Amino acid sequence: MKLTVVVPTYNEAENLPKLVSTLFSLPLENLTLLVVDDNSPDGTGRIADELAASNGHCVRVLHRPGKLGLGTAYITGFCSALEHGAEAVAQMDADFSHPPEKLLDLAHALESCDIALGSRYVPGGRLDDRWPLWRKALSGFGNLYARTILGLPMRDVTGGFRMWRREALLQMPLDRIRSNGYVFQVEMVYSAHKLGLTYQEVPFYFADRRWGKSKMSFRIQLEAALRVWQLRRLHR
Ligand SMILES: Nc1nc2c(ncn2[C@@H]2O[C@H](COP(=O)(O)OP(=O)(O)OP(=O)(O)O)[C@@H](O)[C@H]2O)c(=O)[nH]1
Ligand SMILES: [Mg+2]
Repeated sequence: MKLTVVVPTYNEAENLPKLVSTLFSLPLENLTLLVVDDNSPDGTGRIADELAASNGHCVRVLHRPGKLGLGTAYITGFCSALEHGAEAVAQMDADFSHPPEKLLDLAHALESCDIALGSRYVPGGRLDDRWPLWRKALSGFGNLYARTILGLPMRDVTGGFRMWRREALLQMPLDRIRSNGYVFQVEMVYSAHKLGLTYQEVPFYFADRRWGKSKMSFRIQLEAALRVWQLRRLHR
């Protein structure tokens, strides 16, 4: 199966070379990495170009002029992957929060469903052990909140570690997905649910970023919480 892994990057200069070597050491045939960089001030885009040059056609890079957000980065990457004939498209963060080796489990699950969802909230899945209880509770609450308001059956609707079948992604109304921040993941899964796409959840251990600065803030989380209500109107 031709698999393209889409990784949006903003200031991931330390992580990206490590990610490339880990990804291409996995027993995944026909793997392409597609980096979508937003002109990272730390030079991630240049590093990505160097990695593309030294890895042949297996690494591709899309450059955008500035920080345009996670959602549009993924949409741009998904469309490009489909145009290039990908049969499966995965999405993951560059910061090793999503264990690359779990792509094998996602690929296996995808044999019998439309979307394989990396999940922290099914047996075997877990949040970073180093997180204090309040942070775990906040994450769990955010997820439960979105699931409840939108009536979603999946246990983890906020995660960004997923694999889509080409046919499933082609059905998605990618031009109508409006969330650009963290709610993007929720909007995608909500829209998929409305379409009746099938899914399977694959447990994984979510480790917080080891390198680079965290961009999470209270303001971002509050925005996300309000945005969930809008989704109900947008995708009926
Ligand atoms: N192209 C692009 N990538 C982004 C943008 N914002 C975040 N990213 C990337 O998207 C992925 C997820 O973002 P993170 O910053 O790790 O989000 P997070 O895991 O919720 O927060 P921290 O890890 O605590 O910073 C990472 O690979 C980022 O580099 C953006 O505006 N544009
Ligand atoms: Mg992260």
